[in-house]
This record gives sequence, structure tokens and C-alpha cells, in this order.
Amino acid sequence: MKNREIATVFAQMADLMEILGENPFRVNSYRKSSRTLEELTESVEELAATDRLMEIPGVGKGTAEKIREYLANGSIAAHQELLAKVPAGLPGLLAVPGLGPKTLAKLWKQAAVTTLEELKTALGDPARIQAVDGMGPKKARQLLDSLAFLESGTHRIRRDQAEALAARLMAALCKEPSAKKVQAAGSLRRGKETVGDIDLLCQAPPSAAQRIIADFTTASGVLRVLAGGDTKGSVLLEGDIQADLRVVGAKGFGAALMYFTGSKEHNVRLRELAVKRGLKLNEYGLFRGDKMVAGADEEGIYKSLGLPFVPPELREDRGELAAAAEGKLPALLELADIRGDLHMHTTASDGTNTIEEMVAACRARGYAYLAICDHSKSQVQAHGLDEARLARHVAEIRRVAKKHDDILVLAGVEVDIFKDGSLDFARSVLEKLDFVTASPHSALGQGAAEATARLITAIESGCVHCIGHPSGRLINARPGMELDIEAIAAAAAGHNVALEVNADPMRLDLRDIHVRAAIAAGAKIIINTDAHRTESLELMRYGVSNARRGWATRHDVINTYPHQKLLKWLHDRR
Ligand code: DGT
Ligand code: CA
Ligand code: CA
Ligand code: ZN
Repeated sequence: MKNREIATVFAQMADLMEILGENPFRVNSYRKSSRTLEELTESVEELAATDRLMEIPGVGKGTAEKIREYLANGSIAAHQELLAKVPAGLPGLLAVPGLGPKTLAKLWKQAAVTTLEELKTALGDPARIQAVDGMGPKKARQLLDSLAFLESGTHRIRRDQAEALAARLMAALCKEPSAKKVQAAGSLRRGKETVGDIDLLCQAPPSAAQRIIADFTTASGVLRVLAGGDTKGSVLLEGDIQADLRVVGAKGFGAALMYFTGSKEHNVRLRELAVKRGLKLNEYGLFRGDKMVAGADEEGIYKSLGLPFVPPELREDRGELAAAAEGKLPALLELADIRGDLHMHTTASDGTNTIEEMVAACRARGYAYLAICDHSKSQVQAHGLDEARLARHVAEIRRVAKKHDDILVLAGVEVDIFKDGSLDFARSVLEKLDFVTASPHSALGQGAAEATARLITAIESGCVHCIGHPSGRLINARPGMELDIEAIAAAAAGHNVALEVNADPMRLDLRDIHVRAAIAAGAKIIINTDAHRTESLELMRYGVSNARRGWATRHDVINTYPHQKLLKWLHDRR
């Protein structure tokens, strides 16, 4: 429902009218409508469709009209007119705690403040502050503190959450026909597990730039406009995440994309390389003197620096440029290399779909195999299987498996690893299964030494094929166990046990740098979704990009193996 979106627009209209010194009665009426919409439980779409908008308390004819206008056009003309009357960056300044529309209006009119930067400068200049009605050193100090708080208060959101927010903005920009390309840059493009802010780039002719910036600053999900210019804009999104957009022409698009993809450290190294070749690299292009050598695409820039294209996931200044210079960049794993998923749940434990449904969904993805791995008995809250139920479940999996000759259905289990490394099922039980993943689910506060010993004990048991979500972390929610990844990977390599990259964007466990360490120690990995419903099989791509950030090639990943090779691996390690 669009209630909140419209409430946000009304609130901003009230702020703008107050800044512009309009009738306080009208200001209040917009503010009231905004609050009413915010608290309304029925959707405005529904109310509009049944012609009941005026039944909303405080909503009169004019307001109802504007709601209908928003539902029809996605914007309100009166709102756009108000926005046009103030500098683009001004409304965004209201994000500074303690800075209301009245004070802001004075700072704008009496001290020419229109951006965060100017606000900061003005607040630090006693002479300018003196000139503003009602402002004194104390108020200036408070606002400077708020600004510092705002700037330090950076929090990072999960990559999947950032992706969803970015997708909405990108869809808004794509509507503009002269937008030739709309692309994510920054940490989002590099596939980092969390994102500090969203960076977007749009390729378009300069004549369209302002329209595109306007589409961006008025897109759905935008709470406030932080800055708006001729070629760039910044907004604050729901969830207090910032998004930055640059509009760039075709000639320098690659250079801008490279610059804003980062990482900053990778860029620093690249610029050093350029200097060594007598070139200059910046966000506009690669130059020899005044002459542009490359800039339209990233490939051309890397090439002019004597390098192959470096995939964004590797651009972290972790040795990728040295490897590139020596022609030793890994041929990174691709999503298309994945031939199966070896960790998923069904209604037998805490999943929502049946064995048949999971198999059908895996076939639809074109997989050659899958393993059903439901929980073991100590996972009581997840309805974990005891020996008797497991035996019946395995019989059922095998019955379903027989019906399909185009996909291999393995009967597996996700057996709990207790805190001392022992397993929730006896060897005699585990030996009857085709595939065993062993995972830690409890006592995740263990120290590194204990946790490492715990996992190594499980690896050495000779009963398991894979260690599931080895650290047990949940991004932004639970740190999980600290692991000595070298020691664990060495044990895994020695016993031919794989380590899981759990693809759930809440987990991404092993994390990127641990994937790299595990591979370097000779361990194999398996990328699994741990799907609890058919839709979650889709999360595989997050696991793949996380593994790419760990320099994984398809040779490092067991579930890229063709069916026969997988069977051989399963067999060899028993
Ligand atoms: P984040 O947002 O914290 O998840 O990480 P990034 O990498 O997206 O960082 P962000 O948004 O501050 O900047 C996006 C890219 O822009 C960054 O990866 C490289 C480039 N960039 C930004 N500021 C600078 C800078 O001061 N120097 C250089 N060389 N590059 C910068
Ligand atoms: Ca960023
Ligand atoms: Ca940024
Ligand atoms: Zn699990």
C-alpha cells in the first residue's frame, strides 16, 4: 500500500511550505494528513477505489484530490512546485537532528546555507551565525554536534536489503528513455556482504541529466533529498540508508564506473600504476597529458594499463593487481557452473515444502542433483528428526528419487555438531545416508580454540561430507564463532571434507576471506542455499558472489561437478 509514501510526500510539503513561510494553518493541515495516513490501517488504494478517501479523518476535498493524483501519476504537482522553489539540497538538511523548518529557513535566507557543507561552514563561523535571527553560539554548537552524529552514525545493511532498495531506484531511472545504462557501483557491485551506502551510475546525455536526477530524488522509497545538482544527487532512503547517483556521458562512463566501484584502495593502486606509465587516471578517464587514452569502458582502461579486466568482486587490494599483471587472476566461478544444491529442508523438519516440491523446483533450475538435509533430533524447535523418523524420511526420499531419472536426489541430513564436536547421530545411522552435512547450531559463543577443535573433531569423525555454516554467524545479528580457518581448512583438506558457503544473505558463512584461506589450504567448498522453501533456492547467487570474493574457481567447488564426478567424490570419501 502507498499510505507511507504519500504520508512522506505530505510531510515534506508541510516542511517546504513552512520553510517558504506559507500559511501556518495549511502547513498544519498537511502535517496532520501525513500523520493520519501514516497510522491508517486500510490502504489508500482501496479507499480511493471505493470512493471513501473523504472518510479518512481530516481529509477534505483538496487532500483527497492530491491522494488520487499521487495514485495516478506517482507524484503530486503541488509538491513538485514547492520543491522547485527551494535549492535542491535544502530539504535534506532537515535530517540534521534539532534543525527544523523555521531555523532552516533563516539559515538559508540570512546565511545562504543550502547544503550540508555550507551548513557546517556557517555554523563554524561566529560572524555568520550572529547575523541569523535567534541563532547563538549555543544553538550553533548543538547543531554541529548533531551534524557530527549524523556523519558518524553510519550503519551498514545486508547486501540483499541494499539490492532491493537499489532495484526500486534503478527501476525509476530506467523509465527515462535517454538513460542508456543504469548500473550499481560501490560495495554493492563488488558483492560485499554489507553495504554502507548505495552508489548508482546512469549513462545519459547531459541534456537529460536534470530530469534523471529529479526521477531519482522523487523515486518511491526516498525519505529525504540530501543533495541534488546538475549531474549528481543524494537521497536518504527508508531504513536510513543513503543512495548516491551520478549521471555521466558515454565517453567517460567506464572511468566513472571504475572510480565509483572502488574499492578506494584498489583505485589508489590503479592510479599508481597509471603514473608509472606516464598516464593519469581519474573519474573522468585515463589521460596522457590532455589526451584521453581510455574511459568509455573499464576493459579499455585496464587494457591501457597493461592488465586484463579485474572482476569487481576482486577489487579489494588483496593482491588482485599483482595477479592480473602476471596473468594469474583466477577464472572465477560463475552461477551457471552450479549444478546442484546440497542443503535444503522440507516439511519433515522446519521447511515449508515437501520433498516432491523441492525436487521439482531444483529441476526447474536445471540442476543435475540435490540433497535433502533436514535437521537432526536435538534441533527440537526445528522439529528435528530422531532415528525412527529419519529412517522413514530417507525411505520417502528414495521413493521420490526413483520417480526421477533426470535428476539425482540424495538422501541426506544436517546433523548437529555438539559443543565438544560429537554428532547428534551415531556413525551407524549416518552411514546409511548418501550425504551428511554437519553444522553447529548451539554454543556459538565458544572461543576460537574451542570452536576450532569442535569443527576439527567433526571433520575427523569420518562420518560427514561437509561442514554447514561453519561459524554460525548471522550478519548484523549474531557474530558467530571465531574460527582458525587455516587449521580447519587443513583438516578438511586432509579428510576430504568440504566446507560450506551458506548462500543465505543473512549467513554468507564461510565469509569471503575465509573462502580464500580455505581454498589456499587445499579445501573444497560446497555452496548451498539451506533453503527452507522453494523460493530460497534462488539465493544461490549470493553464495556464488561471496565465493567469487574468495577467489573461488569452479574447480574449488564440489557442486559444480557433473553428476558422475559427484558420485565418485561421495564414494571416495567413505
Ligand atoms: P560502502 O558504501 O561503505 O559499503 O563502501 P563503498 O566502497 O561503496 O564506498 P563509498 O560509497 O564511500 O564510495 C564508493 C566508491 O567511490 C569507492 O569504493 C571508491 C570511490 N571513492 C569514494 N571516495 C573516494 C576517495 O576519497 N578516493 C578515492 N580514490 N575513491 C573514492
Ligand atoms: Ca557505497
Ligand atoms: Ca557513496
Ligand atoms: Zn543449519
